[in-house]
Amino acid sequence: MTRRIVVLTGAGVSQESGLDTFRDPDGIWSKYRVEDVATPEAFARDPRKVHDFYNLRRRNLLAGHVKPNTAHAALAELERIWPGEFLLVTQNIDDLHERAGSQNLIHMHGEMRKVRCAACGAVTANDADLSLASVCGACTKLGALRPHVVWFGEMPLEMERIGEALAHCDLFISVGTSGNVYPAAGFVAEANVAGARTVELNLEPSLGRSHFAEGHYGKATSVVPEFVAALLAER
Ligand code: BV8
Repeated sequence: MTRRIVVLTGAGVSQESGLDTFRDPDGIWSKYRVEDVATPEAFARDPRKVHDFYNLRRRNLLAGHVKPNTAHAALAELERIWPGEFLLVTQNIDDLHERAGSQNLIHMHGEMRKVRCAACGAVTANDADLSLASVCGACTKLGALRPHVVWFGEMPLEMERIGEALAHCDLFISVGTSGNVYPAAGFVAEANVAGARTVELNLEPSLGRSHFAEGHYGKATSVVPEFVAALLAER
C-alpha cells in the first residue's frame, strides 16, 4: 500500500512551459559556463555578469507566455487528492509548481523570485532586476543582495527534511531531471534503501536510470498526467 510519496522535479518539467533546461542541446549550459554564472566565486569575481544572468531568466519567467503546464497541474492534483503524505522537492528555481497549486514544496536549489542579503541574511520576495545598486528591504544596505539561489559548491536547502522524507517514503517519482547534479541525483538511491517503489518520468533515460525500478519516457505533459491517473486508479 503506497502511503508516502516523494517527488523530485528538474528543468524538464518546465521545458514545455517555455523555460530552457540546462543540458539539452540548446540549453542554458550551451550558452553560459557554470564557472561564470553559477558559483560563489563567479559572483565575487563579476557580480554584474551573474546578476544579468538571473535578471534575464527572471524576466523570462515573469513574461506572460510562461505558465504552468499539465505536468505541474497533475502533480498539484496528486498532492490534493492523495490521502497519505506527499512532498514535492524541486531543483527548479521557477515558481511554476506554486502557480499550479503545489503546497508541500521544497525548492532545494532556491528561488529566482527571492533575494538574499549578504549583510543581514534576510530572504525577501523580489521580481525586479538586481544590481550592485540594489538596496536590501530589511536592512537598507546597498549592494549586498544576491539571488536566493544555491550555486555549485553551496549546500542545497532543507536537506534534513528531504532526507527524512526519503527515508520513509513508499513511492519516489523523479520527473524531468538528467541525474547529473548531486545531491539530488542521489535521492533515488536513498529511496531504494527505504524500500520504496522508484519511478522515473523523463523525455529519455537519465544517468540514474539503472537505479529506478520503472521508467516511463516521453514529454512531461504526457507521461506525468498518465502516471498520476494510473496511480489514482490503483487506490
Ligand atoms: C554541493 C541553481 C557541497 C542555479 C543548481 C557528489 C555529492 C555532492 C556534490 C557533488 C557530488 N559530485 C559533484 C558535486 C558537486 C556539484 C555537482 O553535482 N556537480 C555535477 C555537475 C557533477 N553539486 C553541488 O555543487 C551542489 N552543492 O554539493 O555542496 C557542500 C557540502 C557541504 C557543505 C557545503 C557544500 C549544489 C548543486 C546545485 C547547483 N545549483 N541550480 C540555477 O538554477 O541557476 S543546479 C542546476 O542543475 C539546476 O538546479 C538544475 O535543476 C539542476 C539539475 O539539472 P536538471 O534539472 O536535471 O536539468 P537538465 O537540463 O540537466 O536535465 C533536464 C532533463 O529533462 C533531461 O533529462 C531532459 O531529457 C529532460 N527533458 C527535457 N525536456 C523534457 C524533459 N523531460 C520531460 N519532458 C520534457 N518536455
